[in-house]
Amino acid sequence: MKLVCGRFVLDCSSPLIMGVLNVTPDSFSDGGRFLRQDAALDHALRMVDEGADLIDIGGESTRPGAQPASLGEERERVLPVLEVLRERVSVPISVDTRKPALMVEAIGAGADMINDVGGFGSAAAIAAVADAPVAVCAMHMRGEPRSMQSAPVYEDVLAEVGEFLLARRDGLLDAGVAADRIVLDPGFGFGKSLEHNLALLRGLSRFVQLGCPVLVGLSRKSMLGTLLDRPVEERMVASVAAALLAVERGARLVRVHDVAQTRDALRLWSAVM
Ligand code: HH2
Repeated sequence: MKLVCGRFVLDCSSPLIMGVLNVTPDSFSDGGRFLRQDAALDHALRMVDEGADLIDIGGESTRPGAQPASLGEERERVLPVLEVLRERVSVPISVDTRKPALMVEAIGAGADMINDVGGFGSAAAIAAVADAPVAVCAMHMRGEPRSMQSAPVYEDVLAEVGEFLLARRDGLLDAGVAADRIVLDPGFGFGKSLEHNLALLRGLSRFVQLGCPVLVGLSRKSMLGTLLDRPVEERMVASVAAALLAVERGARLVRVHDVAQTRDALRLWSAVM
């Protein structure tokens, strides 16, 4: 399975690692660390060295309870870093944004992928990416980051998230986005309880059947903290294990903070396969 991703065509027959680069003051695990452009570049170069196949730049925290960033704030955080990384980093650069205006600007500045935790839910978001050769990641979220974790309810979380991803895939296809540009993501932790997240991981292969590469973001998330009673800085081992469980069930991209450790685990997985 291939993924057309801006300047690159990625081979998804083996799992790919997306390294997280949060240029935010308030992300839940690395907020404030990579706000300076040189720190962001160093971290991106390090992740590529450690085996990242893509870098995902985020300029707005979407952790539960986070306040939204304005377009101006997000633009100022993301675009200068994108411009530097595009020149200096040898892998595709993804931009994690929910704002159609920033999607357009990021594509203009050379982003290879747009990662929308809002799942391309508006005509403006779909129009922003439709005619560009970028990859798109459509993620499921229930509610808004500010309030999404206050008692989310599903009758059947696997079925509901599956229907959502199917509808978003079809919406993108109808707008002219080729199938080999589309990535789907069930959105771990975005309006889901621990039980919902575990059910999604258990049943992940259902989303693989939609025919697009599936991306998962489980790294350091609070579901791991709740399950293990561990603060965010002690969730690396569980994050690597979660990535492995997801890949075992068919995920083709894993969005992680701990690239080197995830790479080792996935190398082992590939050798055993
Ligand atoms: N999770 C986060 C952000 N973006 N994108 C996709 N496709 N899937 C995810 O699971 C996902 C995502 C949240 O994690 P992080 O970026 O580390 O934190 P914050 O939102 O606080 O910046």
